[in-house]
Amino acid sequence: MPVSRRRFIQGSTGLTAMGAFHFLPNREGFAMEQTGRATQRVVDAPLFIATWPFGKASCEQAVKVVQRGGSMVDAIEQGIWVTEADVSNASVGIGGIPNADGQVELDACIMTGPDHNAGSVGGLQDVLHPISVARLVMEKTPHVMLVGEGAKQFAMEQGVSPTDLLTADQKKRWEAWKKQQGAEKPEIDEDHHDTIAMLGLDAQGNLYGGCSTSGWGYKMPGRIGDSPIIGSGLYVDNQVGAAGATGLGENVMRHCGSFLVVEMMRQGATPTEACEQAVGRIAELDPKNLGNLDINFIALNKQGVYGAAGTSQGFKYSMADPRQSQVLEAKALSEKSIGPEGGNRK
Ligand code: SD4
Repeated sequence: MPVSRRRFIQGSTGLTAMGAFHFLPNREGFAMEQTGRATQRVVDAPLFIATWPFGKASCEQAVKVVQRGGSMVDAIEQGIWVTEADVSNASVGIGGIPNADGQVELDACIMTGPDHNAGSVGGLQDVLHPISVARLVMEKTPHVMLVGEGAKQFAMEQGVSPTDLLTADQKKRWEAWKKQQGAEKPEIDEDHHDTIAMLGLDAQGNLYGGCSTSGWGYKMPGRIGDSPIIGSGLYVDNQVGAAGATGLGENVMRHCGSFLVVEMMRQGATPTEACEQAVGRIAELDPKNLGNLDINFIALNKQGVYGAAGTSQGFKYSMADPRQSQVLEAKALSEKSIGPEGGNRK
């Protein structure tokens, strides 16, 4: 089986992969290749993108999984394992910030383009890899989403061993937060969120995605965010593209954010434009100011073009393919960049 294949997307003169290649820098979320006088866009598959700089290690792992003969679903799952197992990441998996009662509750989902299938878990406790339980829900049950005790019971029945997710450090921080609770409301800010959403494209042009988080730090017990909600934290449409979200889930899930990004791509927007337009549309409808929304999207289309945009200054995302991996700056939107009334006016 070919483990990594180059997909030629727009051959302007019908040139083939056999020519002499000169690679131009990757500036726009895809590689440009100069072959004689023609420039064509190429995609090295498998290609993965993910939210935040820590997503780079997950994307690199996902590429390796496919190169070693794994499936794209294995790649999404095992790529996300890297972030879930990282105790220094305070918003995914072990080491995640607990809820107001000091319990770590995890949300995750996975989606596969070719069969438009999905699996999801919400408010899952004591499981190191919620992405794997989301996959099991997709593959072993007739359902899409399991939450709370039922999700945990299912995980245990499937042979998952329980793991204590609350690290000593997070326990100390939670105790300190508890003491001064009331003085300060729990917030999602730079220190309180780091969800991983990951999207992948294989050499056949099929799309996949996954998402995993411990959500809003010190959230109310039972609160579920956008991340495990298909269409909000993640959406994959194998005809068009895929999108994922990070940020304040309440502001994503009231607008079906990732679905909206994919729909913008369906209407012809590039991935970056689609993310911008979705944020603009949300800002137009939402009573909150654009500056208070705290929402960020990544997107990847079926042609292998990718991009990101959001309201957080300094929101970064990662990519990896068999040739390279890098952290990229997302487009940061302000009231000015999308117009005085919000919306996607140019
Ligand atoms: C949530 N969207 O639970 C997640 C948090 C997040 O980066 O993305 N943080 O609301």
